[in-house]
Amino acid sequence: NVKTNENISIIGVPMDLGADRRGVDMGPSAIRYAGIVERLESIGYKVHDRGDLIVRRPQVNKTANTNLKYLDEITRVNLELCETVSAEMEKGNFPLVIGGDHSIAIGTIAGVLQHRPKTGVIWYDAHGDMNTSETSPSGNIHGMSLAVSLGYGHESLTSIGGIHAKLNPEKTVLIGARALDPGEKDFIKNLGVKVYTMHEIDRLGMARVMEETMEIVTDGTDGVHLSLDLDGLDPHDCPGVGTPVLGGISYRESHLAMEILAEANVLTSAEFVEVNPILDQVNQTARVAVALMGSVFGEKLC
Ligand code: 4U7
Ligand code: MN
Ligand code: MN
Ligand code: MN
Repeated sequence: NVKTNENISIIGVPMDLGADRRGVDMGPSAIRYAGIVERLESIGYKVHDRGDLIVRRPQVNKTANTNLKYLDEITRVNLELCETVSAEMEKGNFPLVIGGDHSIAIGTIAGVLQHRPKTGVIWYDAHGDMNTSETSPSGNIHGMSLAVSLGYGHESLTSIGGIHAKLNPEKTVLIGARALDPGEKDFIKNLGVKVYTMHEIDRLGMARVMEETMEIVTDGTDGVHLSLDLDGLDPHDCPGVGTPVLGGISYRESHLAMEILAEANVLTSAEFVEVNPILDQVNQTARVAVALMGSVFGEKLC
């Protein structure tokens, strides 16, 4: 469980190949510039910044004409990320991964599952990220990462961390969805992933959505992972994302969600992804990411 004075290890992954668009590779720098280390230290944590993993930029994309763009390099980086996350947890440190595009969730979650095989997941996102190469309209792997972590997709990716290290769909909750592809809707129905779309957030309110979510992800699990895509928030609050979708979760609702998560004291790993400084307004999206980290790690307003 997250407690003050615990050790947090920051792992940067400047990956943009999964989005097939430049900019999001600068996300880790932008989040550091927004003061992540100072913010977490001020709450009382010991923070270890492990720096960035190396992401190569292939001059020739061998998989350009396939529906799995940059598969080789994305696989290589996620294998390394899995090892890195697992090693930090082995030392008793809380892994906090900063991206980079959402394809890096594959490695983060595979690493987490080495230590907490029954981890429940909160996937905070406008999108489902539950395409496979068969259903993906883009071939971009950042739209496939949750499917991979559930065990569906190309074997190079699903085998990372071991074929049995996979999430339980019934312990996986998607919050903020408003841009699901047809194949993803079928996938969700078939697997029984719990989804709170913007409709449910508007109807029930974020407090109730999070209370229900906490019940799902804590009951019968041995850890809780937060995978937060900044495009889950409204583009007015987070303009610096590659695939913005109108009508998103507000900054205030997001703080409330993080505070409820902090109060439950169950979080065991987290990642903040898809910050794209090129598209941002004076680093606002990275600053939102750091502010939300403040709340989820227990910062109090009063
Ligand atoms: B993100 C998309 F088609 N669904 O698969 C796809 F709309 O990590 C977008 O949530 C995926 O930002 C977005 O390419 C991935 C598209
Ligand atoms: Mn995503
Ligand atoms: Mn998204
Ligand atoms: Mn995106």
